[in-house]
Amino acid sequence: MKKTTCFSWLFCVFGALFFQSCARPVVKEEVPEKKPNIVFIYLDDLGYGDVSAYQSGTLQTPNMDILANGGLRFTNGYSSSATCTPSRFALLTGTYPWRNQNAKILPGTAPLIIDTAQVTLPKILRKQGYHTAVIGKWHLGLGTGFVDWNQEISPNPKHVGFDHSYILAATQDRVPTVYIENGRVVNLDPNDPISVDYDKNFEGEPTAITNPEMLTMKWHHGHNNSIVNGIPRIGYMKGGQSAKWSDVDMADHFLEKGKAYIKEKAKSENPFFLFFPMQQPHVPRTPHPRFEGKSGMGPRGDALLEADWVIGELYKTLEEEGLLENTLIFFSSDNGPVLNDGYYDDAVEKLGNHTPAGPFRGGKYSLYEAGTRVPFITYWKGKIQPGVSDALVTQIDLLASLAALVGSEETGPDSQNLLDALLGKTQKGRESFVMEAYTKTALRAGDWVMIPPYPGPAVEKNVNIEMGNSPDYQLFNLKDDPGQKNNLAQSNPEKLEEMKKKYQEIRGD
Ligand code: NG6
Ligand code: CA
Repeated sequence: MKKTTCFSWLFCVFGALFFQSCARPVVKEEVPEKKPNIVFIYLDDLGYGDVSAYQSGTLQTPNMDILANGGLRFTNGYSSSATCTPSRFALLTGTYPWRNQNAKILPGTAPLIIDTAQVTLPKILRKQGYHTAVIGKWHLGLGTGFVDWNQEISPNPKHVGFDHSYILAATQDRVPTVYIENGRVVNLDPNDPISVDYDKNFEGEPTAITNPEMLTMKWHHGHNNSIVNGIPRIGYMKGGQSAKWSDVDMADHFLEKGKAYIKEKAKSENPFFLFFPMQQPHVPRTPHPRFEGKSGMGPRGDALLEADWVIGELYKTLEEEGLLENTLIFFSSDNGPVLNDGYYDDAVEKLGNHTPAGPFRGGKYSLYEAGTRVPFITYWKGKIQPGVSDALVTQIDLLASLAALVGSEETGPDSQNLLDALLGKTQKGRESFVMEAYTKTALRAGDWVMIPPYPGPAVEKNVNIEMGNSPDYQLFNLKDDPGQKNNLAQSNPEKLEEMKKKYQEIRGD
């Protein structure tokens, strides 16, 4: 690696001597001789306080803690949005989700929202010699309009940069409840074709409303359409019996696929990028029976223990394959926590003293901090010094930062190269960031957060989460007030004006 740097230097020095100028006087980021493998472990609705290394909850997550304590644990790490699709869109494209009006919670039938001509993180890595894979939850849409689930679905993750994909289309609570491998539904019987509709049911098919006696899980709000494995879902589905997943085996299933991928790629000369978006602790929470009752917190806690175990197994696989020293692991969540997200599953009743949101206000769907302030960890054995970083970092920045790591100059519109912060070489992160929740946005700049006025309920009753809506501007100093209790908008008008100006500059409206 030193050699490359030396060479560029010599080239510049001699270039400058002979030609009086050097075309690129900037020394490029050091590119490690052997490019590291990159593994993204991305949970679904995991809160800042759900990871025990974040020292706020009561649940023990020993395997997440191995990453957190053996790597760099960020305290100011953000997902780009308080919901799933927009966060994933931003992570893969380095683009603020509020720039794309389709980046909102998608039904299972939605078309792919990433433009296939767009720069994406997996495309960048692929150009640099990486084999790329996504194994887990997708939720970025598939196809271009009407999807025929009985044919190869295209475009699919391959068209945005993933050489291999093994996914669930949307969420565990949305139909179709099947796995899709490289654009094709797995285990589909052509004599039992799949039909999916989000507006109307198929004649004669049971739903949670017509056949409540078939339910093994009760719905609280939404989630009263087709029934699969006793669980009522969002959307209607017919056919595809042999292809339907088993909910309680989902974690084992994705783990098995992830392990197999790592083992296969360990034999290759080329590096790999594995995006491993997990389904826990999103609803419906269906931990395998061997985790049932283990947390004392009901299915949400049990699903978290299951997820923690999966992470431990993945880590062990990397270790056994001798890959740990040459693999950068990124661990985070797509948005903040929610307890009741549409099913009666004791998440509220059995919470006890656990604090999924950590010290923060709000939760999933919210513009307050808990919506987007998530566990955020980088781990690279022998390369990243264990520690804690307060640098302001966001998931949008992974694209430019990892591009720099692998020697690419490509970037996304809003992605910043924070590689030094992610590797722990500096505590300097971003200056500012515009977070998103349900298409609403707010500004974080330095220690300050400004939330513009928004109509709508202060508390979303179904999920019992404070959304951040208020008829007035809200201004908080997170350094003194991480829980966003004291609105300083009235008492600090200068700061408010400064924040408004900065916000408008970034939003461009
Ligand atoms: C909401 C669902 C919620 C969850 C969420 C998506 C209802 C009433 N609520 O619409 O249960 O599926 O969408 O979550 O249907 S996310 O993490 O994928 O963004
Ligand atoms: Ca989510």
